[in-house]
Amino acid sequence: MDALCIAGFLGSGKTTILLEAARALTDGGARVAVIENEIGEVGVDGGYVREQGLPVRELFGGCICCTLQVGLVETLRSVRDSYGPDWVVIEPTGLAAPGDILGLVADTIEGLDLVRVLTVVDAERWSMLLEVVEPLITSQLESADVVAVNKADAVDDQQLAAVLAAVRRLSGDALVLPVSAATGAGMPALLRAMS
Ligand SMILES: Nc1nc2c(ncn2[C@@H]2O[C@H](COP(=O)(O)OP(=O)(O)OP(=O)(O)O)[C@@H](O)[C@H]2O)c(=O)[nH]1
Ligand SMILES: [Mg+2]
Repeated sequence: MDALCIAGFLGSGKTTILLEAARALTDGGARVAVIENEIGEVGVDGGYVREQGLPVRELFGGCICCTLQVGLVETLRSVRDSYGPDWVVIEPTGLAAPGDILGLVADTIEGLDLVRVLTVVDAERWSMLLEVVEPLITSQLESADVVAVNKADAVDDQQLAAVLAAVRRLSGDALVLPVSAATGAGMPALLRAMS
């Protein structure tokens, strides 16, 4: 079982990209399960993803990086034992910086091989978010294997180039790719990079 964690600030496009990634994996013959982590007591993403035909487990009322670490371990074990997926795709809350916890989780769960982190950046709100929540955005980028600079359709070429350059400076060795989950532009290259 491999795990793909799709991090990124609130509203950056995690669920939209998750569904595309899950579809690509399923089309390739893989069994895919999804774990949705919601900060509050109710969530909409879990129901929406389930409606798309994917098995979903939800973790409510906290963040898998802090208060729900144990919950994440238990949920991963339960998904592994009950469903036996090839891939489990995890959407943490937009406030999560998932890097460290996933490394720990991978060590504790037998049968969990690869953990990949995809961080989604909102190109449209990049400057504003960097100003307001820089430490969070920085740590989400630092833990990424691949960064998707999403909503490329919503900015002009010059803005996109500036966001890409800034994101690359903060993302270490991660591969940084511009995409638009809305139009599908760049998605094939992103999905290739994740698999
Ligand atoms: N213009 C544009 N809008 C997008 C794109 N991708 C997602 N959106 C929109 O952005 C909003 C948030 O998308 P989601 O996929 O729900 O984002 P999320 O990160 O899962 O959001 P939370 O789970 O609430 O943190 C939705 O209204 C999407 O339709 C894109 O590539 N371009
Ligand atoms: Mg979501």
